Amino acid sequence: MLKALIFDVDGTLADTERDGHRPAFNAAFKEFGLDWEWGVELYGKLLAVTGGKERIRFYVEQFRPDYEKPVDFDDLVAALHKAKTRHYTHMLAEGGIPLRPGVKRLLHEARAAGLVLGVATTTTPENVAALLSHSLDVDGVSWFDVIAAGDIVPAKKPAPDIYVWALQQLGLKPEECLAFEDSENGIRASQGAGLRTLVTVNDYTIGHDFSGALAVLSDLGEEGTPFTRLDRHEHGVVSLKQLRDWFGE
Ligand code: XBP
Ligand code: MG
Repeated sequence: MLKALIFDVDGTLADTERDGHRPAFNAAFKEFGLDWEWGVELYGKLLAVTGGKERIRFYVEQFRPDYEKPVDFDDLVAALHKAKTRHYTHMLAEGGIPLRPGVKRLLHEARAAGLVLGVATTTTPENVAALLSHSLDVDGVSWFDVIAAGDIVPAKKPAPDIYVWALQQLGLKPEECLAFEDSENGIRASQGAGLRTLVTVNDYTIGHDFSGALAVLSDLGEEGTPFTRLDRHEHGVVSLKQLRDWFGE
């Protein structure tokens, strides 16, 4: 029986990467006097690595062979990431990033039906709180029984650890939960933890491998603006009834 819905955040609840995290990283680099500038296309490549601190290190290794790391490079990465989180949460506080189509509608329906809600993400907890409180509801954080985020587990997605941790906190089995993801790293994590997964793609992830997904959709759909199912040619609105159907309940 379906008891819980567990959501990824970035790319799934909201399109946060291109116009949220990316400019926040760039603002932090500028603040620290670095000439690093992550363009839209480059950022797509950097998304191969989840986690902001991990992504900065990956960039330096792969794209800045010229850069001489200072002895305190780890501290610099931590400070840069802290500044990036400040820029990003300010952006959200200004109402910068709306939730994706159908997200709010489905969350309302699931709550009303008594389903448990959870979050499993690699992003920093402050970022999740900022998005939920500014783009969902002032008390948006309290809608969720678990918010599994950031460094709470050392191995980030595609490792399944963040989902395993969320399930432990909820006291639920993977067979009782449905995950929502937007990326290949995400679905590898959710499936690795044994969760059936529904995918809503975005511009950065449309070409990813989503083998084994319950369905691959453009978005969750709203009345009048239905989703397009990409793994078959179908359109609709993701309701709880539709979810239970795909879940195989
Ligand atoms: C999200 C991420 C995060 C964000 C940046 O991946 O990879 O790193 O891009 O957030 P997913 P932080 O949607 O698969 O969870 O800088 O706070 O890490
Ligand atoms: Mg994601």
